[in-house]
Amino acid sequence: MDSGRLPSSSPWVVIPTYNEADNIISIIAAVLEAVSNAHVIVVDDSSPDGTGTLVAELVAQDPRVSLLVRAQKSGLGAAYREGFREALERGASAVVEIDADFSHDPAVIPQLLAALDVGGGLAIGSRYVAGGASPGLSSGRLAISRGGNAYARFMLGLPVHDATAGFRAYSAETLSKIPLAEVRADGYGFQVEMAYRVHGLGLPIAEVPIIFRDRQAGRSKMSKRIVVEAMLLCTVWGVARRFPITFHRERQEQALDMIGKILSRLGELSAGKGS
Ligand SMILES: Nc1nc2c(ncn2[C@@H]2O[C@H](COP(=O)(O)OP(=O)(O)OP(=O)(O)O)[C@@H](O)[C@H]2O)c(=O)[nH]1
Ligand SMILES: [Mg+2]
Repeated sequence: MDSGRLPSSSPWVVIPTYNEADNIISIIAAVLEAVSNAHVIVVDDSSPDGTGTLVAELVAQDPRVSLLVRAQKSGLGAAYREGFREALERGASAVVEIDADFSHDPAVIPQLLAALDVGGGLAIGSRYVAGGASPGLSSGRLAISRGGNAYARFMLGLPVHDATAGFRAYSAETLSKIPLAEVRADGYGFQVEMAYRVHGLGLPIAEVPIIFRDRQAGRSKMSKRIVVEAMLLCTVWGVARRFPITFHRERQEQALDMIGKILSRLGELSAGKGS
């Protein structure tokens, strides 16, 4: 990145999608309205509901919109990694993550970018700082989310209240320092791993309060597998942080491989249920 450029000068917004035909056109419009100089990259996993086709029509009309299509549903983490690489290659000064389902208000993106402009490496849209909230979330979902965040804070020493949040902005400088090919996690674990890596680089993490809304249209892709993955990964990283000699890199890799196997078995078991 040109080091003289402010992160807000050329932001790219990455929207991962799987079956978001009810939301995708209006979320893109809302993003472009909120951030006049934004580009949008949709990373669609060949959604059976035609999300990709809708975006392709828009791409033909609007040069600010791009589409990456993947052959099959391959997880949120991998979708973001592809979108990040593309945005960096195309000259982004900052990269924003946002869900397609309107849980995240695009009008907050300028605040995330402003937090990067004053020196943040990562700016997180946080439900769990003063002024943030998630009305409408069931008590079960809230408990999982709050418990998961408390666990990540404790295990990783992360100075972040909402490490699992998927509404955030990275400066291009920060992202380019992270070896994306080595980032393992999917779902919530991906968000935690990225925050942990930014913290490990010694870069400041800002939290901007947000009101997280439940999705109004389309179906959730959240699964038990994603929650289990995040917990197991936090456990391995946390133990490795506390006992770096006993739990050296090779052992850590073995544990992470084992987690990968457990998760793919869990995935096979739940495949019939469509998660
Ligand atoms: N490309 C891609 N996008 C995905 C995948 N899984 C989820 N998404 C998208 O990632 C975003 C977040 O997924 P959601 O289903 O909303 O998950 P969530 O926000 O944890 O769950 P809800 O609160 O129930 O909506 C949405 O834009 C999804 O369409 C995937 O495997 N591949
Ligand atoms: Mg959602």
